[in-house]
Amino acid sequence: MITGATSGIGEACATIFAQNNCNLIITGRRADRLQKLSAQLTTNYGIKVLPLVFDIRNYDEVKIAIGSLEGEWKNIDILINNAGLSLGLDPIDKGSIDDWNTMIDTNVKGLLYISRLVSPLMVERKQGHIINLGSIAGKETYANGNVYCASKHAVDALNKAMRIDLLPYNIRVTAIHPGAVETEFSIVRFKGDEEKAKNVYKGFEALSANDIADTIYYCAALPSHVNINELTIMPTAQANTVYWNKRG
Ligand code: NDP
Ligand code: 8X3
Repeated sequence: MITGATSGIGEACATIFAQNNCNLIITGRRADRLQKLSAQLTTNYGIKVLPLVFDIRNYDEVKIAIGSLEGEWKNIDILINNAGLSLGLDPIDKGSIDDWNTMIDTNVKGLLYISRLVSPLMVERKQGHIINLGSIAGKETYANGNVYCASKHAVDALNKAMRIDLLPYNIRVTAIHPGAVETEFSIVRFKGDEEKAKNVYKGFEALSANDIADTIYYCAALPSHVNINELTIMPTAQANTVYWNKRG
């Protein structure tokens, strides 16, 4: 099950897992994109795909979606908690309360809602793997990144906490913490300003969604007694949130 599969890292994960013969539950709000991806993956790779359209911020919607799973679809082997976003890049004294609420509701509460509903299915089967998309922003902070960074620090903490809580049940828990990945992330952050978004990745080679999907697949495909607790992965040109060779 991959949340946020309509774009970027989630979509790339859907493709690589499909190429490796995994049946998929893919989720997101944009039904048209989910339908298109579903059809593509089914045709190209002969796997089964179940698209589920819901807003991860709305617990009732999430509950109905997960509650609708029947038969083998309840046997979720891998949950990729990927849906997430940043909104704005403003100092703490000027940030938008709406943006802050959306980031916290999506990146923290949405991830919790899904995990609360899917982890019992894994606990029951004493098997599973939860892969949480953190960020370098969950390890460090950067100017004007305040609430996005805080939300990803929360993911870092939740990843460690899940690892401990799910230890008795043979469930693996992994966080992937990427640096800059060129997806729709910056278009969303800058609210559709494509020029501004493009500039973020100018002058260096950013990671691609496929780079992250490959890494996630690597973690998932390891033997079941091997758990990568967390992995930070950066473009070669970016040491951390401060040091980029494009900045001299
Ligand atoms: P994209 O914007 O390309 O994709 C984000 C995905 O999240 C979309 O599929 C979107 O689907 C989904 N999503 C967002 N809000 C909601 C919501 N309320 N309900 C359901 N789904 C939602 O960004 P990325 O692929 O780059 O981001 C994926 C994850 O990786 C995020 O958690 C991000 O924080 C993290 N990350 C990204 C980095 C980067 O530089 N790109 C670096 C480090 C981490 P839809 O709009 O259809 O609902
Ligand atoms: C996305 C990476 O550095 O733009 O999580 O916050 S960064």
